[in-house]
Amino acid sequence: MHNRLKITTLSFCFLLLAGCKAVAPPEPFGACPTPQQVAWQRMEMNMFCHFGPNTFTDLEWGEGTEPESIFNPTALDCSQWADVARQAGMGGIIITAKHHDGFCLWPNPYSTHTVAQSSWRDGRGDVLRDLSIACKIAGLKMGVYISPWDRNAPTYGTPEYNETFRQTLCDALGRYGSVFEQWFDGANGEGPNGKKQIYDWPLFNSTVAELQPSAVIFSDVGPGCRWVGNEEGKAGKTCWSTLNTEGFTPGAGSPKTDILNQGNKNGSHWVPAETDVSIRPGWFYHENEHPKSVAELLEIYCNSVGRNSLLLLNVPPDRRGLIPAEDSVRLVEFCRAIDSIFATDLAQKAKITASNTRGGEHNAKYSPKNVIDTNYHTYWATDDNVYTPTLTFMFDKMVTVNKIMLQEYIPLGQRVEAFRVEYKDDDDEWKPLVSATTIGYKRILTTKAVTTTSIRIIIDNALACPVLNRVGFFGPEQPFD
Ligand code: FUL
Repeated sequence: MHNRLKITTLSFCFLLLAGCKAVAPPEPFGACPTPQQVAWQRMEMNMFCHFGPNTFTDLEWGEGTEPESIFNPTALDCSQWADVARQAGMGGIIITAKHHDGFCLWPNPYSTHTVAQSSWRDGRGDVLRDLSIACKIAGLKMGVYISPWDRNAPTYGTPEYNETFRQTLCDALGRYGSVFEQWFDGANGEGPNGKKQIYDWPLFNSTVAELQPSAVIFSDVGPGCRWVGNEEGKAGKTCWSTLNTEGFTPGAGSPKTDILNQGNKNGSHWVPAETDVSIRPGWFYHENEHPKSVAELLEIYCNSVGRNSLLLLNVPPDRRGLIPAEDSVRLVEFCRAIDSIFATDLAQKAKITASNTRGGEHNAKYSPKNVIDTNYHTYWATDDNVYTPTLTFMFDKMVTVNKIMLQEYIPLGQRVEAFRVEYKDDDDEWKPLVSATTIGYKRILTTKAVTTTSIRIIIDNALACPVLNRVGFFGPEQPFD
């Protein structure tokens, strides 16, 4: 009896496994992200900190000739930065370890323009060390901005500089534990008579890869992630994470900004957009500037995270070496506003049907229900030859919706090219609500508020069978200012 039960259970398990095996998951489509790029994109929001001599001189681009003594924060406390970042829902902090003026926030032995030559903490201070410890304690990741353009380095403009820069990278990336993102700025403001440096990008990238194999490398053209093409906090309404990178370099050799903004459909490489924008008008702290309002920050959020991009929000520490109260309060309000807008997902209570489900409508592995569970790795997918399915949500009670959130399961690539959303009106007729192009990691659409019993998503165009792991509907919120 006992044995028979065992055999029955075993054969049932075998049948189940065999059943699952019969319907293979969709093949990845086109250029796809590495696991590091997926983890990076799932961070959604990170904090950028521009800090250095410019904080004390009121400049945005230092000359490189500022005396080191000018860098002298009176109360620097990186754990305060980390607390603010954590409370604001950020996953990491990227610090300007070296901006264009060449000043290094750590005692870089390959430079004489660093914290070690300053009077701050008698030359024994190290901002990278402090920040790496503070991030670890707060459960945040640390990233570094190290500008290739250097207005201080004596060798800048000669081939030798590439070697100095490699050593600088090695030093910054080798001392402070894990670095999740390396930020390479493409700016070079030398002007027509200025020094010309031919950067050895392959050398720089391979140095980062060697020392920090899991770091995502930012530049205009990646390889890990790309500049979004503006500093206003706006990714393209159409935003592909794929980009044709062949023949392009960061800086002057990069693709046009509207290409960076929108990516390339069927692009050769997975280089998702990162939206870098400052909470204040400038990147560095200036006494007479003030942070953006919550409403402005929410718009930036919807135009970046909500358009398949990561948001890198700059919050500059002041001359004390602290994030001003004005900014930290604003950030926390911003984070609370996001939480409250997305607190109640009306899709959770819907009955969901699909015009097609991979392997048949009873195949739980690819069921439409997977778009409302909290497991990132479960998804609704269609059969390989079905590119234009409809996903319908029916509610027991009327719901009022004005925000729609969709996510594609990006480990399998970016597939959807166009979709629209419809709702049933009082006469039980389908009416158009909104139409859009790409989805990618996350798409958020704000619409007029509609009160309805049913909403459907119609995929109009896709490069391969669609794979969605999340759909959410949210109602109107109090306006924020
Ligand atoms: C630009 C730089 O020139 C700015 O100073 C700032 O660092 C910004 C994030 O990138 O290219």
